[in-house]
Amino acid sequence: MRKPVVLITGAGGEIGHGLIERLADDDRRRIVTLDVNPLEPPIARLVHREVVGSILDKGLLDRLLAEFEIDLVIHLAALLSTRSEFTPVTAHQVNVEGTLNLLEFAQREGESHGRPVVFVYPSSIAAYGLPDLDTKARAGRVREDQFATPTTMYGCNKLYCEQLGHYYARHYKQLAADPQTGRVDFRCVRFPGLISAVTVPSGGTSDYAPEMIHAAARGESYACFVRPDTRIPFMAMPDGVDALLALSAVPREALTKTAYNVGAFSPTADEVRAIVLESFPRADITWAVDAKRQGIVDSWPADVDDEAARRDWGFSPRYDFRRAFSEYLIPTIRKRYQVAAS
Ligand code: AKB
Repeated sequence: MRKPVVLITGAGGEIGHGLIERLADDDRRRIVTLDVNPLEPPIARLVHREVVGSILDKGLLDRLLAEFEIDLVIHLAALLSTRSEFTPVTAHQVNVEGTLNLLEFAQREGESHGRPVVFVYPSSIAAYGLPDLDTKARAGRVREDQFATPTTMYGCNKLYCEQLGHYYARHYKQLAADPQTGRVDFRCVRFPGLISAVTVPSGGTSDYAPEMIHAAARGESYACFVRPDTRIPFMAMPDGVDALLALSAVPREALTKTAYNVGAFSPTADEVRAIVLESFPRADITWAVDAKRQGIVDSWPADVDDEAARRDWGFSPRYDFRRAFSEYLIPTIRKRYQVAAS
């Protein structure tokens, strides 16, 4: 039997980095990547096949379908929230039409080899839309079924694609004489802001936290674009990668939801600044609030209720706020920029 393959789209992005390093340790599956940009060489060396191309290229997806027996799709490719507001039509094409192409790809792959293809999809706290700060303060930890009224193109795209995934998993072509449902085993996490020590995000609105940390480590000034009291949930990247892998591996019967909240810590921007200053006391971090980006972050919840993920598939982040900084972010970032400077 051919070795099964995991297809990772958007593999060159922030999550892809950590994910490929982890998946490369597991020799039960080959890794095939699809990204519009070439992977960085150390990551490219870990994969069986690197395909440079677009998720909008159906001919390319057909060729992948013919060549590989894919049993797991981890679909990371997306335009993030800030970027999507500048180019909403392109965002819709990449985030929605791209996801539709991948779901259709998984459906056909499942039909061809007769087993369900597990499809792991990272959604986001952007799928929520709280109407004002009073409601946000009162709501506290929001459940998956609350405030599903996103205010951004990216949030709308994510929420809709969660539904699309559910449709493929449960109701695909339900009126056909011989419905082919159950070929796509769709599973989704709603990520908070992710903070990586090895990559700097681009195009997101939760980017202020990672930008603050990386700027301090590089000895650069940083003007934070949200108010000091802004609070949204965050997670250290290794916990984000663990969450995707844990969700991909859990037996289908254990899952009671299509989309699961996952959270780890929920600091204000000022608390992030304070903890960064503990390690980089000379860091120059000031405030230059961008009212429009602030409006987006204000519409996201202050925290999420992730009880369902903990119960159904044992989600349990390793890093709380202090540990994320002391054991992961600060030591890894210091090493990264020391190496870069030497
Ligand atoms: C963004 O800021 O767009 C993302 C997200 C919260 O999904 N980091």
